[in-house]
Amino acid sequence: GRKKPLVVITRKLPDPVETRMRELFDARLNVEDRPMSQAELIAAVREADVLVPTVSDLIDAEVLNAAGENLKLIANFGNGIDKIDIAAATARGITVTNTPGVLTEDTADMTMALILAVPRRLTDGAAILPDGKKWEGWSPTWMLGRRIWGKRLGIVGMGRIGTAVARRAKAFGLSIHYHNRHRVMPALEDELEATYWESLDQMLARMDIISVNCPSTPATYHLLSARRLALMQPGAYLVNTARGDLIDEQAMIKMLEDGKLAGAGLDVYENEPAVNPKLLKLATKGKAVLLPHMGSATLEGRIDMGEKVIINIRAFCDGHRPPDRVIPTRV
Ligand code: 8YV
Repeated sequence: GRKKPLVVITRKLPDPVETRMRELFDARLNVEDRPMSQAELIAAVREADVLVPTVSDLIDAEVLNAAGENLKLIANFGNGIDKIDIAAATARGITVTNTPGVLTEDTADMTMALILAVPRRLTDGAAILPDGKKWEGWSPTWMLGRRIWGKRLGIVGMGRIGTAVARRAKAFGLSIHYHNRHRVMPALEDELEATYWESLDQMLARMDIISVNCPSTPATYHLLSARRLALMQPGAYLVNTARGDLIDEQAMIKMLEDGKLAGAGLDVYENEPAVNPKLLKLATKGKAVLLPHMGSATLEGRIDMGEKVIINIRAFCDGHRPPDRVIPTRV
């Protein structure tokens, strides 16, 4: 038959995915589970027919300019393609695909977990018993958080994940508000009893909790700027499971330190995996719950993501339009 495509996968993937990749492709797997250096990425794109990167690989113009003639597809293992220079890829005739859909529910679960965890002081509380000395017994005024039920949740970005968060939040008694480039279908608004805010500024000023669920693109960089963060109600909470650079992190930290924001639940950071030490300090004071980018981290989800990657590669190599092609004009 036809020669199998050389597929370079930058990170270790769950075993079932790697097994399938080996069966189908001339798969070059990364046995050491660490991000590739830029030099390694450049070596990879020189040779590969298909590159499978993750969020931990920066596929910028420099890397793409080194690509060999063979490289025609970048099949991202993940939904966010913010680390890939789409314009540079497109200019070289390289197709880019991602893995939408399969990580929606898992990411929405983790978002909901943070929405609950910060106001209800879940991590503060969970630290008490393991540290046996601190629990002196129950008191009516001890470990008081803030009620979730009846509060207003503002979702920034009502796509797949935002919608899945809204469904969960509605079941927890939050009222649903959202800002999005486009208003969603009336049937969905009815189902969620959601209020659309054309003005992000106005929504921010009226919410108890804000959840950021939009993609990171040049247009959404610091969407929650210092100016916009300052519009938020005193005592509001902020949750981000999307991308760190959607929020001006410095400004957010300052507001948390000054008590202008009550707390933040974060899964993503501007310079991850480096986390601003000021955030770590805020976490020890119950002002932040910090997760290490694990929104989609379920075994099932990662296997589904791998299958999505495989479907895209196979469709592309068979001469079809891959189902999850990233449309350059939309980013
Ligand atoms: C992964 C994600 O952690 O898909 C995304 O955009 O952030 C997560 O699912 C990662 O991106 C995989 O590359």
